[in-house]
Amino acid sequence: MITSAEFKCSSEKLGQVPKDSLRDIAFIGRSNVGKSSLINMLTRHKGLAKVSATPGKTRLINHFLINKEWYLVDLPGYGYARTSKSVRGGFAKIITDYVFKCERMHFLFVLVDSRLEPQRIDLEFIEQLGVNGVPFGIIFTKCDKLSKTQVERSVAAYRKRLAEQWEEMPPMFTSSSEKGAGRDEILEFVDKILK
Ligand SMILES: Nc1nc2c(ncn2[C@@H]2O[C@H](COP(=O)(O)OP(=O)(O)OP(=O)(O)O)[C@@H](O)[C@H]2O)c(=O)[nH]1
Ligand SMILES: [Mg+2]
Repeated sequence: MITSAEFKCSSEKLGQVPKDSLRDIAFIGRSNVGKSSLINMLTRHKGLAKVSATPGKTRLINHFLINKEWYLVDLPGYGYARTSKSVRGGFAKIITDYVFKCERMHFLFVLVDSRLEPQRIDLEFIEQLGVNGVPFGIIFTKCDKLSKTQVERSVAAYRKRLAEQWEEMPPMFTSSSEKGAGRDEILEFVDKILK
């Protein structure tokens, strides 16, 4: 359960993230997939993370202190051309530094748009997570835009695609920030992995 959520800091590089001993649960995905919206939905705190209809809104690593116990982390989106200044292999250095080098990061949720078939950039990113042994799960976003059957089909398509390459499936969650769907399941899971 989330009883308090407060903005802690924005970092433009790894050296600026908090140095305390609390753990990070981070959220990443393509620009505009709904990361910031999901964070606001999970914390029930409208306006905590900045939401925008224009992709590329979140450019920094944003730490939000939850229950004074752990951090929820909003990461910049990947796959947005205009943020590709220091990009290597499609992913900005700020993202790869944090995801692959930051020991604070305890678990990473990769958000994917439930309306789209598996996207190459997401699959590439997920592959790097698997290869590097980064613990992660997948959250399907914007499920309010689909019927229940369509959502099930999207999830099944993802499982099938990942099964071509991996023996183990990551945990998967469906969500709608608009409707608050998926909140209990995701927060219960977070509770479990923080124990
Ligand atoms: N219908 C619907 N729209 C959503 C949902 N989540 C996000 N959106 C919309 O999608 C757009 C992008 O949302 P953001 O939360 O800013 O996405 P982001 O992933 O943080 O984007 P960047 O910070 O630019 O990488 C906004 O117009 C949101 O209102 C959802 O669950 N349902
Ligand atoms: Mg954002």
